[in-house]
Amino acid sequence: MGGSQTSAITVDTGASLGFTVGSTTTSTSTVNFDTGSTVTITGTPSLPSYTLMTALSFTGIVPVLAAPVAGYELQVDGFTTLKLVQAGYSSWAAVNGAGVNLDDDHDADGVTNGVEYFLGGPAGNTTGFTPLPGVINTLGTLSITWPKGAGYGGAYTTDFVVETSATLSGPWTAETLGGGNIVDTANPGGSVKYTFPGPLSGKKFARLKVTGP
Ligand SMILES: [Ca+2]
Repeated sequence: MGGSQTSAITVDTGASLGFTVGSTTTSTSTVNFDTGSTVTITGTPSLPSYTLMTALSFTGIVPVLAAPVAGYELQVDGFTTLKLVQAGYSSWAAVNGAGVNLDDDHDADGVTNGVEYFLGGPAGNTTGFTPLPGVINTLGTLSITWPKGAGYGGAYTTDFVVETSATLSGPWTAETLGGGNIVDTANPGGSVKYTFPGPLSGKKFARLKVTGP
């Protein structure tokens, strides 16, 4: 496949639609993937995301790779864009030789796998000591900002949350996105920032909890 297409495309059972990494095909019509059809990728991806094809709409089954592409998976955005994207936690885990549990600490540095994945992104090697962001004091207003690693695409509440507590032993309370103390910005260059509410009194702790994607 390649270039511009104007006719409807049906990928039959047993057939495979081929794409080359870095080359986008456009279609002004529909693309239907029949059961048992596949997508074949040529080339070696390295970026967080590639647009393989845009179309009027993709229909039929969810597209399936003919052969695994290490660290990547297919994604259809809004029924109109077929992408090859870096897989999430599993990609980070493969890079770092970690297990499937985001709450584990594979390198025993006190930082959970999930938080390392958040900070490093799907392709980030964070094995070894991972520095965590500290509290920033801006004219008496205290905040912590956790930067998102390249390609980290999680959503607040669903995939990660900032928890706070009066003591390090808890109980920990999840901060809500609309509560006024959380600023979440998307990648590239995204981060999540927690601002401690004033007036400051007593001890308060904040931590990042990551569960996906
Ligand atoms: Ca760790």
